[in-house]
Amino acid sequence: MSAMTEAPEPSRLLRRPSKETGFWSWVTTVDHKRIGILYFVTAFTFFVIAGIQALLIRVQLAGPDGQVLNADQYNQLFTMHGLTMIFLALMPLSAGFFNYVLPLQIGARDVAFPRLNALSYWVFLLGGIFIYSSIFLGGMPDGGWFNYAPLSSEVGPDPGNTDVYAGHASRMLFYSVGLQIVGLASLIQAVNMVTTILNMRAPGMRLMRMPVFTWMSLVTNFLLLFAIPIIAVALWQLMFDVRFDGRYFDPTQGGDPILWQHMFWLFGHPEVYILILPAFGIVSEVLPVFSRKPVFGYSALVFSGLAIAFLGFGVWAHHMFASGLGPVANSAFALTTMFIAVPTGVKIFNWLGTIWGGRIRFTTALMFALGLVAMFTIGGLSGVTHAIVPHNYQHTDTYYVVAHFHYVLFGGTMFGIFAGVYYWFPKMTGRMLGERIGKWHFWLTFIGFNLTFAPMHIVGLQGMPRRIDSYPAGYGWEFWNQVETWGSFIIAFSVLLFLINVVWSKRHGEIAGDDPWDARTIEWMTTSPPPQHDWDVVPEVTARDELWHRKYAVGRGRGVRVPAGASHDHAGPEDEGEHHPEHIHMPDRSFYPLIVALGIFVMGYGPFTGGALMWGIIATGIAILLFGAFGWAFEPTAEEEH
Ligand code: HEM
Ligand SMILES: [Cu+2]
Repeated sequence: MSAMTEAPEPSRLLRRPSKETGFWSWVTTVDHKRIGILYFVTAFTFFVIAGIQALLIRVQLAGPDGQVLNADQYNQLFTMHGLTMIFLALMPLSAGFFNYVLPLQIGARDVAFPRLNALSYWVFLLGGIFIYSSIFLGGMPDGGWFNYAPLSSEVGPDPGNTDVYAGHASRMLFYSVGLQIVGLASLIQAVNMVTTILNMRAPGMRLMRMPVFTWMSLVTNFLLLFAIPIIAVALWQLMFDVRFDGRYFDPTQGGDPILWQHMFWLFGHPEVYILILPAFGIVSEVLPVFSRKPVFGYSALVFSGLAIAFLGFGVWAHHMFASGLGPVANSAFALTTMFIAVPTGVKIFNWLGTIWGGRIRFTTALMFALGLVAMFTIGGLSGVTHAIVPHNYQHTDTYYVVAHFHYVLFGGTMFGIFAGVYYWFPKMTGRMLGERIGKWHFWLTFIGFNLTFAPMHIVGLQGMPRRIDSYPAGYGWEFWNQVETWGSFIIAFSVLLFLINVVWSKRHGEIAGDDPWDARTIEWMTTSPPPQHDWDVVPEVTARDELWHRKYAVGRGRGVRVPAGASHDHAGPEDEGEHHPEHIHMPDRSFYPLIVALGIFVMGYGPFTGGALMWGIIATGIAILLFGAFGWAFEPTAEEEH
């Protein structure tokens, strides 16, 4: 693609970058597949960072009177561990699947807004860097991932003080401003993904023919559209309380101390489904393929996903029973919470029905998917026990809760993500991800996971509080805490195996071919890895499991096997010219998404200072942002002659 530009020559500044390989090609890419890979790599890096933080926490708690960390370090570590896992690891890992797999799965050539897609990635990356820059600027956020105000905001706002770096205020600003930046990335992504799914499906792919993963992605991105603005407002208020003498949450100034909790959890509970629904989508793809059966109860799976999303906005106060809402509110939220277990149970039965009587192939992807079903069920059941208010009073803020949410988030989401990586790795790289070491990865994760988190139920019921940096001997907590710490190192080792597996398989793995799993959905019809334009010919969809139908359509009593990669077969001679790959025009690269993101990043540092410097920083950020936005708007296409 020698970007030959004719007169009138666009100004140098606005010319499209044209490097196709190397560092700058990644920086300027707008290809959904490359952005997906950027998301994966970045999110896994954050996953490892948060994992190391977890190990430090576990070492500190391995025995009584831990001396490895002081209380301040401990508070920063568990806060950043939770924040990082949720906002910088699991959400962007899902985004990696949305970006890479989803357009292929619906037969699109790209997402609806390719440059917005790049913007979303850069805003996420810079948001993560922004939050972590706190290490050098007075310490990391330390109020827990839900950072309850007014505890987090009552630090004596002092607008004249330009030295906010010094202490608690700056940590809370990193929380409130940093999460706003990261949230913006999710919003941008959500707009893009919803538009892509609703508008760019292959011909014939009606809503009820979409793969379940696509459905769950659609639901998740709708959830983001509704949930992120709520937390954005709360974070904005928090920023004003912390930095500009606001009174939203301060009861002595007429503020409402419970308001933060309502707003946080009105976002926070749907957030749990934002984390888990993509993983549900992944297992709904993996189980049918490796059971050689269509997914059981497709419509039930879809509608239960919608029901979970809808009900998810009505249960937030189950996180607040102990804050004293009163018996009426508590009863109402206990009920709604128990209702939400119904569609969740429906999903579990659908998955069991899918594997029931199937011809099962025990691949690593399948094992992680089964692991999800089992572990998530345990997490879901302990969730129901939280909904029983008197129980909840007992175990709120104990390790029982920590056990519960790790069964859901790690046993659910992370197992699903691993299943997805093993499943789609061949499509992304053209090579299989090693199965032998994969099995080791699975079993070590599974054993380590249960050793780490199952005993937390026990110590929790024995009264061990959450978020304590040490405990005295003699409560009977020592043994299980030691087991938990051993378990956590087994998990760490399994993650190491996984990373080795990925790096090795990417170069030396077995060549995969287009359709290594004998799969059902159309992303397996294009080559592995797909060409830049994804498809030579976009397949027309006539059935739910389109590829399966093409391969095994039962006509007159016998199956007709159509070779995988059927796209080639369709490009008959009569199509030539029209569909010739050279004539498929893909969106051009651009620097501007990164520049816009940089502007936002710079603005974020404004509130940390005061007076002229603050306005100077904000103005600089806005200037960069506007420069990027105008460049973006007026950027010419790198026209080629046709
Ligand atoms: C998918 C992976 C994981 C997710 C999503 C996750 C999420 C979280 C969250 C949200 C918190 C709450 C932080 C807070 O109270 O503000 C937390 C705390 C914690 N996590 Fe994880 N975590 C994951 C993996 C792990 C692993 C592998 C370990 C152990 C090696 C671990 C150990 C802990 C510990 C010890 C705490 C502190 C509990 C407390 O003091 O309240 N987590 N995690
Ligand atoms: Cu909840």
